[in-house]
Amino acid sequence: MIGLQQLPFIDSHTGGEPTRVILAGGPNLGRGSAADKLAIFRGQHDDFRRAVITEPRGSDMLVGALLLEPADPSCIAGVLFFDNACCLGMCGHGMIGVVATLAHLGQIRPGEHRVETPVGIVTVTLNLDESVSVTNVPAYRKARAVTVAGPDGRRVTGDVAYGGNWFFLIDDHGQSLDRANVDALTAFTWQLRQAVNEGGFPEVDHVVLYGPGRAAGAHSRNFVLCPGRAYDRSPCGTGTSARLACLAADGTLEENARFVQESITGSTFRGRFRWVDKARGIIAPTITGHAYVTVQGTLLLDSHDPFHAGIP
Ligand code: PYC
Repeated sequence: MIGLQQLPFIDSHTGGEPTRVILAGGPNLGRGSAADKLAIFRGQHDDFRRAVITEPRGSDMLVGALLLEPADPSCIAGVLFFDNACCLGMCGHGMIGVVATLAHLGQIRPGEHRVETPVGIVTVTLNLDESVSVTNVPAYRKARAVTVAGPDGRRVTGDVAYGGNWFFLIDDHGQSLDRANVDALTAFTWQLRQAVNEGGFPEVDHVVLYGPGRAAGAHSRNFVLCPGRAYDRSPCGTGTSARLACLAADGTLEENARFVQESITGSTFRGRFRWVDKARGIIAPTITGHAYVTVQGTLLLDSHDPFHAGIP
């Protein structure tokens, strides 16, 4: 496209993790399902993803959310999520950001709504206290106690689970989950991601380390490595969904019991689950958190700007 493309957007953060909602002006992705639209977006519009998310307009930690007309008329919207590296199936903190953004615009009222994503329909509730609950797509554990070689040659064991994205989840890692240690945690989890991918789980693109909770009421604290090597400032909604599936499968968390997950920044999500298919270990997770709108504006993409699609 030649000229100046204008993209109205709203930024928010959910537990410290930013979401950029693109309200209009995105590419024509046809009239199919969100999964069909994702295939077109991924195949033909990667420059749009990079323009919106990467430098100089964005940053590595930003997650984008492109609002779409839903194909399913029971949904209020469709949405595609993407980050500095790729498209995401779902995004928990991002969905909370989308709902807070729609509420900020006066486009939704408190209550339950349905939103289409490429991996399925998600039910969201804008609560009266302005928190948002997301009942995610079904989550499950694919493999228990997968052992890979860690960076120091030490064997590391974790579970592989799905919660809208794919995760390798590790309790016994010997790392200190402190913000001052983020560089080391990033290097450690990046190497574990490569090891688990090579070990038969190429689908895993997020790695989570767990430790004891520190915030009031938190059951657990985590560090989450995202696909583009940034770490999640929030407790990660899809990661918490995958974690709930593992806890449910192990019988260490009861249906509907409250589980509070803390992030490396100290922000928290409340989680709970109900069984969808207990025999097969499939759950419906619900994650609750708060998002706050931070910026409203228009991105300008000048086709003459050598970095209009980001810095290559
Ligand atoms: O909250 O699901 C999430 C998420 C995925 C990547 C960053 N945040």
